[in-house]
Amino acid sequence: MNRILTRLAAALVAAVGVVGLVTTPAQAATEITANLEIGFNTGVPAARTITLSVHVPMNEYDANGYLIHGGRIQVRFYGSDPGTDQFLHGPITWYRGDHGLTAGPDGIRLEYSWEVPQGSFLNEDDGFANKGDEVYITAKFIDGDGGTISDDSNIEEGLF
Ligand SMILES: [Ca+2]
Ligand SMILES: [Ca+2]
Repeated sequence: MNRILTRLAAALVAAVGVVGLVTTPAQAATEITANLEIGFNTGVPAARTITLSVHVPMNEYDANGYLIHGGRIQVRFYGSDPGTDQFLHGPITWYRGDHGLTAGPDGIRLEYSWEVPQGSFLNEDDGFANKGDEVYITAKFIDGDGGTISDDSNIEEGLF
């Protein structure tokens, strides 16, 4: 009898110990959406504005837990072409505390914008007959153990 009680007590301690790891995410991240917006700043000198929006839905508790444990968002740019898409730029990685990366009530979000000059890496097609550019991003959410989910964004078209 005493032995069984001792075992039960040990099991209880073990269970409490697991619950005590308060920052371990309870739910696996399964969903990610990526959006790319490329705008035109017609000032002098002209520029292109890049805006990335990446969302990994989950509750706020899990969002903080993932970021505390090394979760991050990583972005690469590609040019859409017939055949193989050309790698253009990256990877750029945002960790907890980096500007633009937040954990909130609807999950982990990256909202990040910057400007590049005309004719930057976004100018993926510059041929005589084909000057139009088609650019998208692949965004990955990588958790602290290396588990990865990813999404390709919309394609932005223009003369970048
Ligand atoms: Ca192209
Ligand atoms: Ca071009």
